[in-house]
Amino acid sequence: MLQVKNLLIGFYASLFWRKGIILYSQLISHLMKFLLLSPLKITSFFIGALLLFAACGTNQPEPEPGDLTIEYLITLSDEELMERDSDGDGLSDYDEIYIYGTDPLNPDTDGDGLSDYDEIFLFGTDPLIKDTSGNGFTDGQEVEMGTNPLDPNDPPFIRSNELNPVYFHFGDSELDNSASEVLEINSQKLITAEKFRVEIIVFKNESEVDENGLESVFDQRAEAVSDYLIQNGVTEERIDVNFESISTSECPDGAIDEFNSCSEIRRVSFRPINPYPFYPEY
Ligand SMILES: [Ca+2]
Ligand SMILES: [Ca+2]
Ligand SMILES: [Ca+2]
Ligand SMILES: [Ca+2]
Repeated sequence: MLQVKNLLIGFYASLFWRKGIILYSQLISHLMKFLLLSPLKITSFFIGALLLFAACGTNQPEPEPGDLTIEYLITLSDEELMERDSDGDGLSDYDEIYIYGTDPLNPDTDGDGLSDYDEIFLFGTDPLIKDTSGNGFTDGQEVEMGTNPLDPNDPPFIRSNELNPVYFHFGDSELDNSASEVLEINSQKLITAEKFRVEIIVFKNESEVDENGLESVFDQRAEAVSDYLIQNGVTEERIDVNFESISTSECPDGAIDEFNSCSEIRRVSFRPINPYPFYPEY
């Protein structure tokens, strides 16, 4: 009798799991009486139980579309799931639950703007990862930009802090070795990211205005830097030059030299101009 009791507990546990606890008490008491009266009819009891259990899956009323849950869907048979596409994304509920691991109740599981179906069959991207290529742009953004969502190097991108500034000696516009090295790297980045434009910002400071009040050194720096980029393959149309005033207050503590200046205010900076409608998330 102990064994029968255990089997009964197992059966009712599975029944509750599928159906929830709804009006089974009457059924349970009938079955208990049946078993007590005819303990040897255990086999037929289990056949009946099996039939009832199978019937449970199909007789359950269909919830309203907004009330559908995964818990409800997994009570359905494989055949039923294969015929359903609850979220209308073109993938059957069966394929979403058991093959792709996507959400059968959400047409865009990872929220990147592309449907589960399109990611799997059109773009080859991962429907569970927003940014399949890991370059900071979501798959949806890449499709919108026309770049390859599977290639981490597409689009070639220059982040705002990626072009280093160059520094000049007092009153001078010559590019020394370290300035040339920086410009070489900046040029390469701009050539790789060919859609980018660049703004060259030449800082002007009072200490370098000559005795006649002329600011020619700043124009010469602008020219030296622009020419370097142009000679290294960055076309002139991609370069904007702007001037900005800066004062010795920008000098780090203790960095003011005998010219009442510092290299910080004798710099030329670079601002990459993003041609894309999005900025990478990281
Ligand atoms: Ca679907
Ligand atoms: Ca889906
Ligand atoms: Ca998606
Ligand atoms: Ca990406």
